[in-house]
Amino acid sequence: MGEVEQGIGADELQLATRNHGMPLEALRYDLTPAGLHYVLIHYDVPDAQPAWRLEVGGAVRSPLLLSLEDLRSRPRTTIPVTLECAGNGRALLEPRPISQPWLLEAVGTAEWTGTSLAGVLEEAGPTGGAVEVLFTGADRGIEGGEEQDYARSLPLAEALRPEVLLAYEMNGAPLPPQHGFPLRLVVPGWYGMAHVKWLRTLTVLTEPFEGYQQARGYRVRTEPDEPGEPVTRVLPRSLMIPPGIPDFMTRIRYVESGRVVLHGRAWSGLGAVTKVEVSWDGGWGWHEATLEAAVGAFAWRGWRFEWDAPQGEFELLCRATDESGAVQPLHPRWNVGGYRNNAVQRVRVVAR
Ligand SMILES: Nc1nc2c(c(=O)[nH]1)N[C@H]1C(S)=C(S)[C@@H](COP(=O)(O)O)O[C@H]1N2
Ligand SMILES: [Mo]
Repeated sequence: MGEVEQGIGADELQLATRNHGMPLEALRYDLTPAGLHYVLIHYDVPDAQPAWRLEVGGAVRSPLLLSLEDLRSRPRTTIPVTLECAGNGRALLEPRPISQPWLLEAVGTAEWTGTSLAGVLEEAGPTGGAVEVLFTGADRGIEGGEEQDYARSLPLAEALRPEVLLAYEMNGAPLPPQHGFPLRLVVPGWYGMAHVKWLRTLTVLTEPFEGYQQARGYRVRTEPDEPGEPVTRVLPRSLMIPPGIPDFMTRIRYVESGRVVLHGRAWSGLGAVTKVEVSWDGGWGWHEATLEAAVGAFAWRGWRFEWDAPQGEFELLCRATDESGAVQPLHPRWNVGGYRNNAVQRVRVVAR
């Protein structure tokens, strides 16, 4: 990672120490233990209120007020979902967009348990003219000069997908505070910003939501003033467990020459991953890895490759292709917010 431009500011450092990534060696677990799953929180973890209820309102025939017990007594589903922050890879862009400075570790896979959002919406009964559902969290802050509750919307058709969950458990235990206790949204296939934590209200809207996190944040722009394209589904990515042992400061890896087993994971929100390839000559020659079964339809799949490492210094690359035909690029495409950088991982290795 020596390529990251020097001069991380105190503002970025504060964000980086609050929001931790998943150490890449945790790619070895099918399901990421909750404490190793990445965390991204724009403002503060809100205080959990004993009188908490989920309010369902807006353009609906029957507004609802649901306790956690009400939600727990509804039909229950568990789905493994790979969650990735849209800013993953941001700190590898040049110039570096100033925000949470992720390298490549803003990812994790958990088993989320909850009840289907569609069931709750059907009970409330959206009226004619409903176009979106707005999800508002209990956390509040100021961003881009606007004071706001963290809030994001989904088009009605996305909100009604059967796998979209109102989740109250992560890996079989109540949600930890940092992951949204008591309730969060899980939108399999979408980048992290859509999975609103500390859910307080669901509001059915007859006009598209224009709040900060929808209209200003999470837009891919090459110029600051353009409206940009909204960030939605996760682009394909593969990561490897850095092989061998690291140097403490530089993180350069040291392996014994000869047979080195490379192991990693790959995922995409656009469809199943169909291929993972490895390169050790800068991306000229690619060698196909063996794929393992996916952990779930919306979760990563393992891959492995036996590398016959000659002595020398190498940069190991891996890249995924998905069933939509999307392939990870060799080099990032820069944008103002530093979103969706799914350029290939590069791991420096010295084979002795
Ligand atoms: N209420 C609320 N929900 C939120 C956020 C937030 O700051 N507030 N961060 C979002 C972002 S940007 C990401 S990447 C994911 C991170 O989820 P995790 O911390 O459980 O990994 O939560 C999303 N949901
Ligand atoms: Mo994020």
